[in-house]
Amino acid sequence: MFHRTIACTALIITSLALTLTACKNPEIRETAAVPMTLINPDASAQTNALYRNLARVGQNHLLFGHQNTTAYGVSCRGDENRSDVKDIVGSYPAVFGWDLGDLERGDEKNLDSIRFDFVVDQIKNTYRRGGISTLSWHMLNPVSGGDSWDTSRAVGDVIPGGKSHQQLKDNLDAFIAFNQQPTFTDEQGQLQAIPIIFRPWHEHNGDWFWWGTKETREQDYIALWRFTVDYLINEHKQNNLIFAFSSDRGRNNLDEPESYLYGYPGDQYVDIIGLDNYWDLGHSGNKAPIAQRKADFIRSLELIANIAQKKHKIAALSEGGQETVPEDTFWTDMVLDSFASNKQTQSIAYFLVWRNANKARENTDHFYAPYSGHSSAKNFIKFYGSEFTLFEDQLPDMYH
Ligand code: BMA
Repeated sequence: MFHRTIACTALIITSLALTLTACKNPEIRETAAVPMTLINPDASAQTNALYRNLARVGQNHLLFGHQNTTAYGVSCRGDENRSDVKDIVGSYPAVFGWDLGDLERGDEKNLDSIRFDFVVDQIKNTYRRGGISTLSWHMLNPVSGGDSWDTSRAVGDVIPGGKSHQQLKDNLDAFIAFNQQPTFTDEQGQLQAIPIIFRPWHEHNGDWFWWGTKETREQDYIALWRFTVDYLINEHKQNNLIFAFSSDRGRNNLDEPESYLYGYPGDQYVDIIGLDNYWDLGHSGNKAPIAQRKADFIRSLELIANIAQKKHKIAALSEGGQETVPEDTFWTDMVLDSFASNKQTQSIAYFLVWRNANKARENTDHFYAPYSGHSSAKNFIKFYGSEFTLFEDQLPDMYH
């Protein structure tokens, strides 16, 4: 009886503690009825927690993400703990994106001159503060040695049975060596790999990457994806990974939702239904008037939300934005309004905008988040202040 009372009290205290940690931000409460599960049955506790929390929190909030945010900005470079986003709103984005391109060549820096040891440190710091990290990979063409945009035939040669299959394995081994570096010590004193949203082979329905449609048969792309997942999870027990599939909106037909599923490797191989959307947000090739682009943007969000809902997975706008953000009220009128427009669009977990190239180093206007003094910066503060958006300092505990 006594033991039962103690056990019961302990249970109440534990669930109270869990409720409290889950509700650091009291506005954020459980809404998803059935828990979603990762494709990897052996995923670590923290990785499962991140997925569960993303599903829950993302149901009615939008987490904001930015690529390379602490590496450099339009006018800053190498300043510690600085980011164009943080300069404006005082918080880092909730999601940090990094790219692994050139890791496979054994380089110390990625294709955008960011040191890989810096990326490891950033993933650790982000985790410590409660933020989320995602990795993409502009991998060199494993057959020709050219860059990702060298579309000469490669996929058919690197999948199992292909003459360059070993090269793919070597590249994935380089990733595994990297993936083992960002670690933390858990409550039991065990060293654990930090959960990461891994988004390989992105925009495969376009024809600009070697894994894209130009020289790749759909079934070979699927074999590439499946091999990647099997190799990392089954053979090499990378239990910190959440796999994001990301189709490119420019090549999706909104009237044919199935077009999204081109190259889809199956529900056992994907955790996140992602979409890369530059097209509707202000792509130079899209001449549609702004109202039409917004309507299409909302439809593109509904498209992935519906697919994710059917498959019982999380939807995300895995990459995108409006280059140089020429529309001053873009953040509230285009982004916030669209994501908040209905139950489906609201369920999308995060939106990661692409990088802010450093003007001095690259001499180009290639940026997707505003910077201090930019014409959309004021509007971005409003966007940050909305209850619907979450930046890093507004996140509940995502890892328990
Ligand atoms: C592209 C551009 C390139 C960059 C690459 C990888 O979209 O931003 O300048 O090298 O992504 O980050």
